[in-house]
Amino acid sequence: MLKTDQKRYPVTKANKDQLFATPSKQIADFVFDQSVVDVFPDMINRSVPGYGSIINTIGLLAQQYIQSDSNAYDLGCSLGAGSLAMAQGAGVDKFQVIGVDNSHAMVERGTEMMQQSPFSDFITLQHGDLCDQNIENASMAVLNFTLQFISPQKRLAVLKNIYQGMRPGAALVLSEKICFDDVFSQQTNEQLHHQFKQTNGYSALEISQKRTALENVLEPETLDTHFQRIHEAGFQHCNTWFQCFNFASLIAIK
Ligand code: GEK
Repeated sequence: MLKTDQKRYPVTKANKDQLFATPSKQIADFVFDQSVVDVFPDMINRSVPGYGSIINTIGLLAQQYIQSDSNAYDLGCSLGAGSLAMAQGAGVDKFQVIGVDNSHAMVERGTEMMQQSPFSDFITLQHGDLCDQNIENASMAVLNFTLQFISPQKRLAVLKNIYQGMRPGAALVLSEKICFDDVFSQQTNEQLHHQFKQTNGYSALEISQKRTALENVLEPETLDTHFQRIHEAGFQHCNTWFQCFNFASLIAIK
């Protein structure tokens, strides 16, 4: 089974996330550019509770769901951690994993990394907008912390597009930062996430500046909203298989 990124790519001075460590007068909206690519494994491991476990579990789910002669999609693939987990976990010989990301820098670095893996024949990373991605003959699709970056008005169309390109019995993994209607739960989980980041070495300044950078870019929704949309898109079954504070992962079956 896939090891977490943290273990696979040891953190050095060059790839440690310090992007928000110095005070800035004007915080620009967050973009997935080269500077983010350089520190991405460290950033996501120290920022998203359970990220390594989620990647490992995507591998386990791939073993269960990837069917022979089918495609598996990793939409918003970044450096391809989910793609690699699917290729590594698949229990069949004939399948293709297609990773899509609209950051050129991510796709370029991710492609180099996939080429160095023993699973390169099974994985293609492509530059593109996941909203326009053609989905066909899919037995598995992964949206691992990417739907949150798509405007809410477009999210139903994204899920419908995935659904129509899936085989019966196919699985969608949807991982998201979530929010809560209940104010107490919202504040408590935000505070716990803050504590998680501090425990992982981020300063209060880094946490606050990153939050500002993501404010207009990442729009979390409640679990109820996600469940309703998944059912509206056509999926028969859906459940939460992971949650830690304000981060959750759902599995939906066609
Ligand atoms: C992982 N799934 O390591 N089309 C394609 N890609 C997009 C779009 C879009 N419209 N919008 C954003 N992205 C990965 C982690 S990171 C999550 C995903 C995070 C891409 C964006 O370029 C970035 O690479 C990714 O979605 C989000 O399992 O950083 O919180």
